[in-house]
Amino acid sequence: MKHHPLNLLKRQIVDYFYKNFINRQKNPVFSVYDSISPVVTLHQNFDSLLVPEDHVSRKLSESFYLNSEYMLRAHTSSHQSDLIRTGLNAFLVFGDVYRRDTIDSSHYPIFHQAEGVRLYRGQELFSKMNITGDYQIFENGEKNETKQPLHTKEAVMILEHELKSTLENLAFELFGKDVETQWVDAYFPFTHPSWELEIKFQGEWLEVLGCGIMEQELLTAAGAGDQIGWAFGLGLERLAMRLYSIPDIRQFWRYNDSGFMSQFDVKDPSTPIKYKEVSSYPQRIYNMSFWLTDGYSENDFYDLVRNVGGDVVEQVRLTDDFYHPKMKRHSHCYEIVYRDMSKSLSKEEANIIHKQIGEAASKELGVENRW
Ligand code: FA5
Ligand code: MG
Repeated sequence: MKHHPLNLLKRQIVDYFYKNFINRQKNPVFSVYDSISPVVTLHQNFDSLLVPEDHVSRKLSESFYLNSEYMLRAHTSSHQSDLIRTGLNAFLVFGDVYRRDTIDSSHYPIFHQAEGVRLYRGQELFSKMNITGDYQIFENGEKNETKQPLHTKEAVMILEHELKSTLENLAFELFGKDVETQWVDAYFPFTHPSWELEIKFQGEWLEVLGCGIMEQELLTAAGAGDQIGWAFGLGLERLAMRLYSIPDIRQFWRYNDSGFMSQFDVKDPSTPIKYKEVSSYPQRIYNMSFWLTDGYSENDFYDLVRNVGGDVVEQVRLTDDFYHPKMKRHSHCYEIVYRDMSKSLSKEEANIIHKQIGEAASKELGVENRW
């Protein structure tokens, strides 16, 4: 669905990573995976990510299991290990994920995530930051709150800085500089240290992503033990709620409702859009066609429809532009969608408004109705 808000958001996220992570030849370093099957093994979803045998997320009541071996992925992190094993060092994964979670304005059992992983080899990390000197990424040290035993604190500092600034700048790029954000310490079995980013939405803090420095044991098991890296998982619905002022996560399921979808029908995915609430009552769809007069302007007609129809008009759209060669006249056909926010609009009520609009158009714009 090209114009679904989640797709507009996805295109903006991809553009951001393509633009901000380029190699010396000026090519994007991230590759994008968006059609990996959501059916994964328990191994992919849990074991490959070092999730302990007794972790709550493994409970039958938490996930959608297909049988003892397969399940619907509970996060896009399920694909980290396999993609790393193919030799990639920078990738994004977009996908639908499934959890037996509560349902409220910001939780739904099916939602979408974007995973990001970036790995670095030895000196690559330091030279990228123009740091010279005898710095290492690995040591045989201690685990503490800020790092894993095998990581040097210099390497972790650089990774943490790059990870957090990448995600903060993504938030600024999407929402503008005045978005309020805060970092919260978190725990994931597959990263250490770990954080979550919250943003202000409708007066409250909303958690939009989890991230951290990848567990070295995971990388070693995936054949990348010589590298070090960061990873994140974004909640796409929550970011889109803030981006388009969509108050409730359940609205994303209205993809069969033109009142919802037509609001996101833009060419450039970064076009600013402010969502207007859509009625949950049925639409009444009418057509109107008329011969045009000299000086006719489509926008005058749209204004007139809004003035006469008021809030009951949900959409107006030009559906046909016809030229009659013998009569040498143009005619337009418009589809007008009527829908009331607070009740089901009857056929009679819609008829009356439609007729008023037709009469006003012929009187004020001089058009000739072709009923
Ligand atoms: C994860 O899923 C981790 N895999 C993220 C991660 C990736 C951490 C890589 C470290 C490294 P979490 O369960 O917090 O983390 O979910 C991530 C985001 O998904 C949340 O911040 C939230 O924005 C979104 N999310 C979680 N549950 C729901 C839900 N039920 N409905 C809508 N969005 C949700
Ligand atoms: Mg979380």
